Amino acid sequence: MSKIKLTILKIGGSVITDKNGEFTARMENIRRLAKEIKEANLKDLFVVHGGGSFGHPSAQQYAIKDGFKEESQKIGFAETHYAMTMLNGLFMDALIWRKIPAVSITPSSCIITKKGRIQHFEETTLKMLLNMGFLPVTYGDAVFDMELGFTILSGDQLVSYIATKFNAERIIMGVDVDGLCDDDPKIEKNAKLYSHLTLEELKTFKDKLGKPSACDVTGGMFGKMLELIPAVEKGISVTIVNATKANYIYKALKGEKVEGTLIEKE
Ligand code: IP8
Repeated sequence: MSKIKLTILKIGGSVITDKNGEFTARMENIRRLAKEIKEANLKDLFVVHGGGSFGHPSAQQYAIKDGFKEESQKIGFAETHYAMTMLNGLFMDALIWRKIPAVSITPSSCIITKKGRIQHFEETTLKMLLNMGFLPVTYGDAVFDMELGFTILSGDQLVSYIATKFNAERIIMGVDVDGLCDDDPKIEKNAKLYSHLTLEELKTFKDKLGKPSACDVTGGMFGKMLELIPAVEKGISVTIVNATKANYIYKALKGEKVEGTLIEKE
C-alpha cells in the first residue's frame, strides 16, 4: 500500500448535475468524464463526486446536516442517501460502460462522523480495491454521527481525509469554473484567474471567497478551500480545473499543462 502514489479526483456536483433543477443529471458531462478517465488510464486513482441537485435539496429540506432532532427527519436522511445512490449509479453506469472496473464505496455504510468530522472509516475495502487495481468511487453522503445522530459528509472532506490518510500525491478538483479567481467569475466577467497559489496565499484568499450558493448545504467554494488546507499542509498538490470543458480533466490526470489553479505548499 505504501508504494501507491494516489491521485484523488473530485468531480463537483455542479459539473454532473444541474443545480437549478432537482434530480437533474448532466449526462453529457458524466459520459464525457467517464471517457476522459478511461483514456487517461491512470493507475492508483480514486474518484469522489459531489451531490449537486440530487443530494442537496432533501438534505436542506430536512436539515440533515444539523443532526437528528425529530422523527420526521428520518425520511429526509433516507431520501438524501437514496438520491446520492441514484446519482452515483448514473456515474458508475458510465464508467462501467467504458469497461472501467469501478466499484462504489458507500460512505453511510463505512464512515461515522463526530460533530460532522470523520471519526471512523472502515477502509479495508478501499485498500483492497486499490491493491487489486480497481477504481474506487465514493461521494458526499448522509452519514451517522456519534454526537449529532446523523449529518451530511461533504465529498470535499472525504477528499482531504483520504488524501492525508493515504498520503496521496495529488488532488484534482473538477469544478464548473476555470479555477480560483479574485472575484466570482459567474458574476464578474473580468475576474482574474490565479494560476498558482501557495498555502499562505490560499489562507488569506479563503477569507475573501464569497458566500456559498443557496442550495449547497456543505459550503460551496468556501467550504472546499477550508477542507483542502490540511492536505496542502502535508505537501499534497491541488489542481482546480474546469471539468465542464472537454479534455481538461484528461489533461490534468495525465499531468499535462491545463488552465486552472495549482495550489502547493510553497
Ligand atoms: O456536494 C454533499 O457532498 P458535496 C452530498 O461534495 C450531500 O458537498 C448528500 C448533500
